[in-house]
Amino acid sequence: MVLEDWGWSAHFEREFAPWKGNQRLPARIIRGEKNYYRVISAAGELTVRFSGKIRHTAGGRPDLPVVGDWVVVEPQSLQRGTIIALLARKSSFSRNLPGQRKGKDQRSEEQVIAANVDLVLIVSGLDQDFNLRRIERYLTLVSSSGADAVVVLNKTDLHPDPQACLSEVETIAGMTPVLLYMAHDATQLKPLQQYLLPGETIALLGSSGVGKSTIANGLLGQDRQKVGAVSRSDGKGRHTTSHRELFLLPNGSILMDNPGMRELHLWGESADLTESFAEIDTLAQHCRFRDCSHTCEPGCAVQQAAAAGTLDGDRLASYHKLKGELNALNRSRK
Ligand SMILES: Nc1nc2c(ncn2[C@@H]2O[C@H](COP(=O)(O)OP(=O)(O)OP(=O)(O)O)[C@@H](O)[C@H]2O)c(=O)[nH]1
Ligand SMILES: [Mg+2]
Ligand SMILES: [Zn+2]
Repeated sequence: MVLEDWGWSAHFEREFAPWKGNQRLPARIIRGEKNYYRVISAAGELTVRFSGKIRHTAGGRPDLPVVGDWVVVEPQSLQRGTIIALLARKSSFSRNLPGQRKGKDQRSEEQVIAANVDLVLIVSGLDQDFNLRRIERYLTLVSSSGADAVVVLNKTDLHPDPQACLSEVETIAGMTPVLLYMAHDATQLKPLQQYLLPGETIALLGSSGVGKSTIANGLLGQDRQKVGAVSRSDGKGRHTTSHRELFLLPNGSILMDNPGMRELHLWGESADLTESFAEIDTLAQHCRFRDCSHTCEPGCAVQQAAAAGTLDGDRLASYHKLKGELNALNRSRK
């Protein structure tokens, strides 16, 4: 097994250096189960748990290993081992833990969803799932993660005018590429494949039922992942994929299929919006006040653009909503 095939790089080599010796192995978590992980190492695949020490010394949930992480493993037998340390991440996605936000005394809690991802395919279905505001939320999440993004508008066969959707998404996506896709048709793989680089880790994110696993199977060239029909009444998926998992693609990329996300509360800083709402950031440079909140100040270039119709009112409302969410999060973290 060659670790480079799974994304090992000079960064992790340096991180591992202090742990070398005593038969310790660097390994990447490729699958998370309830009470154990599967990792890939130079000695092949192992089933591992993490040591009580990690559990105790971890400052909180974000310091515990997740799928995509590189870890230090102490092998116990040919098939088993213990994770004794987590190597510093190159990137990670976090959300504010669902169900923890309401009520005055509840603290916000960071949940790291996946680590060491280079590119996120934000998948949206062109059926009932299609929602510009949700795509904005995903774009903001990815801009705080350190990964790049491509928006994949899947199920073009279910929409009368996919091109119109493409144009709409392009107006909110800034520099992020947007693709139309039909996952059932393997001949459509080409435009997507140009973004998948060997040795890079690519994660599929999106609601349940948008076709993430169908896309994964297409890229793998075989039906490895179970696919589930969406509900006829509301078009929603049934959470068919329940585990995050890494797969090697024939072109040398590493693909992470993910369970559909139910709720996506942001974890980050309001500065993360400068990328996902770049045109508002540009307009803001012409506001009279440097700390303009773009709500009621005189000489606000953002408000003026909204009044003139050059900035979409829904887009501005979405900006305020996400900014409010990030500001509230940062107040609760102090
Ligand atoms: N019409 C159409 N159906 C598609 C397309 N891609 C996927 N589907 C169908 O959409 C349904 C859901 O697909 P999945 O790949 O299981 O979706 P998922 O995003 O992995 O869902 P979860 O695992 O629940 O998060 C399945 O019935 C697929 O066959 C497409 O391009 N067009
Ligand atoms: Mg799936
Ligand atoms: Zn302003």
